[in-house]
Amino acid sequence: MHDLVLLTRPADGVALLTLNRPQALNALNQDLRDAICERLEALAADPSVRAAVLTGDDRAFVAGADLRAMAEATPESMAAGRGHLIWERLRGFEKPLIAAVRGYALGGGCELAMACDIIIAGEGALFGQPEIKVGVMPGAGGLARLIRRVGRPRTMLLVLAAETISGRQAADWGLVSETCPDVEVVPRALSLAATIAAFPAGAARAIKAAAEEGDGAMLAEALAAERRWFLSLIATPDQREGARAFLEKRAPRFNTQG
Ligand code: CO8
Repeated sequence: MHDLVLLTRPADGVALLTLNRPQALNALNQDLRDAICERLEALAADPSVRAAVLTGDDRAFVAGADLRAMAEATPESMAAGRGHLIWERLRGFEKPLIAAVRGYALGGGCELAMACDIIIAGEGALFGQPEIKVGVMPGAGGLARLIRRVGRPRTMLLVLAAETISGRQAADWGLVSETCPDVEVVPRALSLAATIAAFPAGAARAIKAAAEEGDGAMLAEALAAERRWFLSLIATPDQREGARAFLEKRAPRFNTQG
C-alpha cells in the first residue's frame, strides 16, 4: 500500500506525497484512497512535518474516481464503504496542504485538488468535472466547492457540459492559486511549503481552522446534498452504461429522453 503514495521529505518541515498509480492515471480506487488517508494520518501525527505537498506525475494528478470500481457499485455499497473517509480526512487535516497539479485533474481529481489549501497548476494541466459523460455527477465538492470558487455559470459549463479548462484558464477563473510551466509546478509548491513550514505552526493551524469554520457550516450541508444526489445515480442504467462503455472503449448509449 505504501507504494501507492510515495513519501519523501525534500526539505525541513516539508513532506511530499506522490500518487503512484500511473497505469490508471491515478484514478482513485479504494486502495489509493486508503493509502492517501494512511499517509495523511502519519503526517498529522508527525510534529516534524509542518506543511505538505500532494502531487501526481506529468500525465495525471488524478483522472477521477476509479470507473472500474464504480461499474459494480451500488448506492448501499458506496454509502456503507470507506470511500467518503478520504474527504473527511482531508477536511480534518490541520496542516497546510498544497496540491501540485500536472496533467489531468478530472472528476474526483479536481475535487481532490480543491480539498487542498493551495493549488499550483501546470499550464498544461486539465481541470474538469466530466462525470455526466459516464452517467453520474460530482459527489465530493465538484459542485459545492466549485460554485463557491468560480461561480455557478462557470461551474455548470464544467459539470453540465463536461467542458475542461487548462491550468492557465483555471487560474483566470480563480479555481487555482497560480499557474506556471509544468516543470516548475512541484519546485514551486515545495518552495511555498518550505516558506509556510518556517512560519509559526499555531498560526497556520488557526488560519486553516478559521477558513474552514467561516465557510464550513454551509459547505458541509452543500457537500452532504451533493453526495446524496451522487449516490442516487449509482447503479442506474445510465451509470452502468457509462462506466462499461468507458472500460470497453466505446461510445455510451444513454437514455437521453429522461
Ligand atoms: N477510472 C479507472 N481507470 C481509468 C480512469 C478512471 N477514472 N481514467 C483512466 N483510466 C485508465 C484507463 O482505463 C486506461 O487503462 P487501460 O490502459 O488498462 O485501458 C489508462 O487509465 C489510461 O487511460 P486512457 O487510455 O483512457 O488515456 P487517454 O490519454 O486516452 O485519456 C483521459 C485520458 C481523458 C483522462 C481518459 O482516461 C478519461 O476520460 N478518463 C475518465 C475521466 C473521468 O470520467 N473521470 C471522472 C470519473 S467519475 C468521478 O470522478 C466521480 C467522483 C465522485 C466522488 C464522490 C465520492 C462519494
